[in-house]
Amino acid sequence: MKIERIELHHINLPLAHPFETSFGRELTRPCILVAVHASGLTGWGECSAGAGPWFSSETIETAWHVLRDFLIPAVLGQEVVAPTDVVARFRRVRGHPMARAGLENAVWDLLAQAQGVSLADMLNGAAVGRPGPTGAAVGRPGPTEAAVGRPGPTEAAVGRPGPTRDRVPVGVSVGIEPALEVLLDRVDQHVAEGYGRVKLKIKPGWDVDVVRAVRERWPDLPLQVDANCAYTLDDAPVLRELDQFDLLLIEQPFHYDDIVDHAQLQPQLRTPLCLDESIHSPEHARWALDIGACRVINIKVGRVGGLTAVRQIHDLCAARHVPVWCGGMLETNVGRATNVALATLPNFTLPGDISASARYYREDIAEPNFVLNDDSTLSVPSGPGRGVRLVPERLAAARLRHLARSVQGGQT
Ligand code: OSB
Ligand code: MG
Repeated sequence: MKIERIELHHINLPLAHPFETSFGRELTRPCILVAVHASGLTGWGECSAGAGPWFSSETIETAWHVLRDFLIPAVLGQEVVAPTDVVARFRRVRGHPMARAGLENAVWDLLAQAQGVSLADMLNGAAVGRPGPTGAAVGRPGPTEAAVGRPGPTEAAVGRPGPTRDRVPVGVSVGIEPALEVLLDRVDQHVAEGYGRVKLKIKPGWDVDVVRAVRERWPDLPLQVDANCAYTLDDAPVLRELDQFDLLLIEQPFHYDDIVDHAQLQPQLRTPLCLDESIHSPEHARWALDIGACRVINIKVGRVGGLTAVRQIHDLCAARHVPVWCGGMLETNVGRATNVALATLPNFTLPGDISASARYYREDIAEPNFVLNDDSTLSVPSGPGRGVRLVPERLAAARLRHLARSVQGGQT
């Protein structure tokens, strides 16, 4: 199909509860929504870049610039049969994975709708695209996908096709709170809501004692921690103390680009290390695994540059028996729908940071909301595409800026 029109919506939504990590406290969540129009259909994608360069170097402004000036011109007016067509057109762009993912994911939604399949089914290999080496893309690695770690026959054989899961296991990520009592109340609340796995944000001074208190109150709760890069190798003794709490994993203690120091730490721990910030692409995933920097990978679609890269990392990890799970960036229901869909891939064996919609926003810009099932899962939408629809009045109310580009040259 020919891409006729692309829109960007810069929105801002108040969070239901402030979210604090080792890099800062957020009260609202801005993001860019990307709409791609073709043949009477509209695909939506969410760009997870934040207000400032805190989680990653990308921001709303850098993503807006790269989308407007490079990514939109690369695909507008072009014929697109498979998502890999978009990936190929973005190949000249270095970095800016969140910007790329926002647009590529909108095209996945568009193509899934055009083929009458759910985004989850499409990711799991429902027939799509032209046959032959390139279009085999979905379901089987074609030339582009094969580029990652050069999968041989064994690696290529992982996972697809098969029946798509209709529920994905999820947990909740609990931010840093002003006091331990407040945190314990938050965890209480989330456990009562039915979350079967909790992640605690940690930083120096808010770590061993906090984890001990939570572990004492909930001896059997599946628990993990996320440091968002707040430590250095000198802190290895503190991190080793966390080994006693039977954590599922310790996420990204060191520098946002590091794999070398993590590889030093991993052999000193029983607990698996998990990388988040350091994995920007399928290549980074392979390098990290090759040097033993982690035993688990957190996959965020924005951080790795789109759903094609998600599948490459997923397949690489599956072939090496390394579990993956879906990270979150406080997405709206648009991004949450992407996360739920990608978490149906078979090697997403750990619960994702994909909580119910109500945990993030009082009123989302898309419907229906995701609701927690009593087995700590979210249900996977089964209709065509991503399975949520934008509510125009809410989108308009949350919008700060809008841009439209069409093949006829119309601009706003
Ligand atoms: O490191 O996983 C992280 C939110 C913003 C930036 C970084 C992270 C997070 C989360 C939130 O942990 C997870 C979620 O969306 O539920
Ligand atoms: Mg993280």
